Amino acid sequence: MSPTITAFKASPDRGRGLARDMRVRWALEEVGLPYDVRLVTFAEMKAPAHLTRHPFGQIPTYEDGDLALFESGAIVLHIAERHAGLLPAGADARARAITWVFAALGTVEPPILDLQVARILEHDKPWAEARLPLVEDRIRVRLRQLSDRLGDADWLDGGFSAGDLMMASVLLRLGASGLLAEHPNLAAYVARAEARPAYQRAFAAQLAVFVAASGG
Ligand code: GTB
Repeated sequence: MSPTITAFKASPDRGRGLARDMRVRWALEEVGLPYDVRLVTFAEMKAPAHLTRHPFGQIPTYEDGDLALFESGAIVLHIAERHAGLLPAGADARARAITWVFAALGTVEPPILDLQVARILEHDKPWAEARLPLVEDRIRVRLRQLSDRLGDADWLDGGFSAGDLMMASVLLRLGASGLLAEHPNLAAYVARAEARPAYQRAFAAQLAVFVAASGG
């Protein structure tokens, strides 16, 4: 039986592939695992049926038989550990790839989320203008460090891995901020990730949901 994931019935990102179901879809596509999608509204996400799947009333979730998971990082790692294609075979290389998943979620994503909060939720606060450059500078520090580490390599540690999938997913959220373009090797890294057929299939699938929801 195929796993079932959850995604927004009408994603606020308007099909740009920025919601976190996208990384799960991408991982499933990379390993070639078919999946079903349960679309949920904001109200359904907070209702008891969904709260049994996700204690915080969010997407994405992942159900496979008796197993129900939440947290995109845990879901991607679960997929990567059970199916070939997202983690290298050697124990040390595998541990390093997993390290990059944690680095993406724990070290690089937080300041990027801060920027989105500053831009979307806090833009009308009296201190918003003063805070924005501080948030951007915290991102710049991380991008410079990541750029130095990546150098002219294609991927963060050998071949493409779950670590790259997660890092590229996180960097994509910088969107039109212009921050990624300050580091051509990072911009090329993200473009390389987006060009992967599995990414393209996942993107098309989430876009189709938005198009259907908007009556297209
Ligand atoms: N740490 C969790 C994970 O990695 O799975 C975070 C999950 C999460 O934040 N989910 C969001 C959610 O369910 C959707 S992805 N939010 C609803 C709620 O909390 O009530 C976040 C997201 C939302 C919108 C955009 N956008 O419009 O661009 C991008 C990303």
